[in-house]
Amino acid sequence: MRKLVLVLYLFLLSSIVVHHSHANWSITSSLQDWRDSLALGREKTTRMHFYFHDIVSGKKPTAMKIAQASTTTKSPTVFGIVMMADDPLTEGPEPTSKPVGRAQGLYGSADQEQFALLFAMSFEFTDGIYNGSTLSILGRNPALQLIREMPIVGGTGVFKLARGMVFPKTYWFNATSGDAVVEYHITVIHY
Ligand SMILES: *[C@@H]1O[C@H](CO)[C@@H](O)[C@H](O)[C@H]1NC(C)=O
Ligand SMILES: *[C@@H]1O[C@H](CO)[C@@H](O)[C@H](O)[C@H]1NC(C)=O
Ligand SMILES: CC(=O)N[C@H]1CO[C@H](CO)[C@@H](O)[C@@H]1O
Repeated sequence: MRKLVLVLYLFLLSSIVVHHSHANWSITSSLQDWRDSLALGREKTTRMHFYFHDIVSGKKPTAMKIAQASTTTKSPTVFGIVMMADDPLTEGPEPTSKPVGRAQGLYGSADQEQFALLFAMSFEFTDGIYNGSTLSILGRNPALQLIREMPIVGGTGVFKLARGMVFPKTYWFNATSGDAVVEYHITVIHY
C-alpha cells in the first residue's frame, strides 16, 4: 500500500513537473513554433537579388570614416580604417531605382597585405513581405575582387534562424571617389 502511494506520489510529481515545463514553453509560443518547424524540417529557401550603393564622396555620403589607426595612411591596404554605413539597397543598379532596404553597419580594412574588409552589417528590408525583416552578414570581403562571398549568420522577422550566403559582385566602381554599386545575390535558409 505504502509502495503504491509512493508510486502515485512520484507519478503526480512528475506530471506536475512536465505540466510546468509545457506551460513555460507555451509562454514563448514563437519559440515553440520554431521547435515545430525544426522537428518537421519546414525550412524555406529564399533567393534575393538587389543592388547596394556605397557612396563615400560628395555632399551626402551614405558611408563615412569613423576611425583609423595612426599608421593607416602609410599602409598600402589602409589597414585599420573603419567606416559606418547606412547604404541604400535598390531593385536595380540606378540610384533612383526602387528602394528595397538599407545596409547598416560597419566595414573596415582588416588585412595588411591584400585589400580585404571585415564586413559586419544588418541588411534591413523595407519592401513587401520582407518589410521590417533583417539579415545579419559577417565575414571577409576582399572588395577589389570582382566576385566574392560572405556568410549570413542570422536574421529576424521572416528570416528567423537564418543562415546562408551572400554573393556580392562589383557592378560599378569609381576608383577616384571610392563610390561603388555592388550587385548582391543572396541565398538564405530560414523558418
Ligand atoms: C513598412 O513598414 C513600416 C512600418 O511598419 C510602414 O510604415 C511602411 O509603410 C512599410 N513599407 C512598405 C513598403 O510596405
Ligand atoms: C569619379 O569620381 C570623380 C571624383 O569624385 C569624379 O570627378 C568623376 O566624374 C567620377 N567618374 C564617374 C564616371 O562618375
Ligand atoms: C507554469 C510554470 O512552470 N511557470 C514557471 C515558468 O518559469 C518561471 C521562471 O523561469 C517560473 O517562475 C514559473 O513558475
